[in-house]
Amino acid sequence: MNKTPKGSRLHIAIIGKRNVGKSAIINALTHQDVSIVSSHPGTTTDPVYKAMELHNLGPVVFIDTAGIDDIGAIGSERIKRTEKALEAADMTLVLITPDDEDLSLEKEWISKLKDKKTKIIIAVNKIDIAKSQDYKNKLFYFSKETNIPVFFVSAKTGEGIDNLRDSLSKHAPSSWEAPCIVGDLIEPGSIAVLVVPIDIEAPKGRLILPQVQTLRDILDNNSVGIITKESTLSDTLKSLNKKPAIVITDSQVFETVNKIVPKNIPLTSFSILMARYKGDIEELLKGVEAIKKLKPGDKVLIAEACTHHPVEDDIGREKIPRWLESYINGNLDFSWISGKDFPDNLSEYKMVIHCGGCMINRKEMISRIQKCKEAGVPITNYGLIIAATKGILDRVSQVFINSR
Ligand SMILES: Nc1nc2c(ncn2[C@@H]2O[C@H](COP(=O)(O)OP(=O)(O)OP(=O)(O)O)[C@@H](O)[C@H]2O)c(=O)[nH]1
Ligand SMILES: [Mg+2]
Repeated sequence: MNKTPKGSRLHIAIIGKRNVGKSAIINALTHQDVSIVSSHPGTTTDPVYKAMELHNLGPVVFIDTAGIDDIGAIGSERIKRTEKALEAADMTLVLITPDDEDLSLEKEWISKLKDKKTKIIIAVNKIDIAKSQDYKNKLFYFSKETNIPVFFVSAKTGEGIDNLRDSLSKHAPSSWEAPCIVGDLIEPGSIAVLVVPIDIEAPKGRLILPQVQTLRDILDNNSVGIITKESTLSDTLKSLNKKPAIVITDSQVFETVNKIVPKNIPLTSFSILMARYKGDIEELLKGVEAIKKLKPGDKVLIAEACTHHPVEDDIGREKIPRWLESYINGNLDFSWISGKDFPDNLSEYKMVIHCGGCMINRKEMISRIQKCKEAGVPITNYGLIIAATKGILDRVSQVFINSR
């Protein structure tokens, strides 16, 4: 089983009317029985995420969705969920059937998708039961009109499936692959020191994803990673006969680490590195400035991408609110959301503070940042807000300012 984290995989969503064969296409593309197929319209209800290894493309996540023509109150709720799921889609396959005369709904969705900047591909499924061959001309025209490539397939007989799979990899957006985490900030052969406190929030027996990914990125770039706790950091630094190129710390021990690390060694945090890797560091750096204007009673949204069980003195639930209130010297009105439910209406918030986003992909993080930008609400992340409340934002953001 491939262990590429879900957040680093190309996300391909499949949308279309009920019963067009969306689930069957996923099964055909992957040669596996991953989605339930049935002749009953409305089989797929909530979006279904399937991590797969795809020939030529490597690790991907397929997102199977409910029909875009689903009806009734539950139907419209399902459509909303599909829309939310599309926020994470790097590519979207719009599936239609050969004899469908009315493609106005598909056109509406395509125009919405174009705004979301997801790469779009059209596939015509069930060509094995087309009433006539007329559909080809009609769809070539549709493809020209919308400027989107179209492919003809049958999930049942397998016709055109290999070609569609190859085309997915050919048309995959080049931008989905995230940049380096830290490798581009330091020279090959240089030393990066990682500071990882083993506190109550640390999971038993393992490191967390951003720490593992940072270590791997250091190795990919032929640098050297040394990992230590904050209590042993001072001795670690003394034991090195070469100045480290960077120190990367968990934001929660920023203050301690800031005092230990000499000023001539660049210092940053995992969550700040993740902010750049996952999203738009410039926008998040701009967003953090909003704390200077926060007043007692202002509404602040804290967004977590995963649905972990909050622990005692949880970073998002307790520490950040406490540090922020002490920074502004007054009480704030906090709300929290977790998982996929990023709100549509953000206008009531004075600022949004997002976690590092290790459980979501770059596309979803960027669309959350975009949503805030459109609503005129500043967004920043845990690492930057902690640095700002501890008065060391300038120091930890210097690394990026130098690299521009
Ligand atoms: N003849 C033929 N039947 C197909 C093809 N692809 C799917 N089907 C059939 O069409 C029906 C619907 O397939 P699904 O994959 O469940 O369709 P869906 O779009 O996921 O449907 P919902 O989840 O209900 O929205 C099933 O009976 C499939 O066996 C195809 O290429 N040819
Ligand atoms: Mg289905």
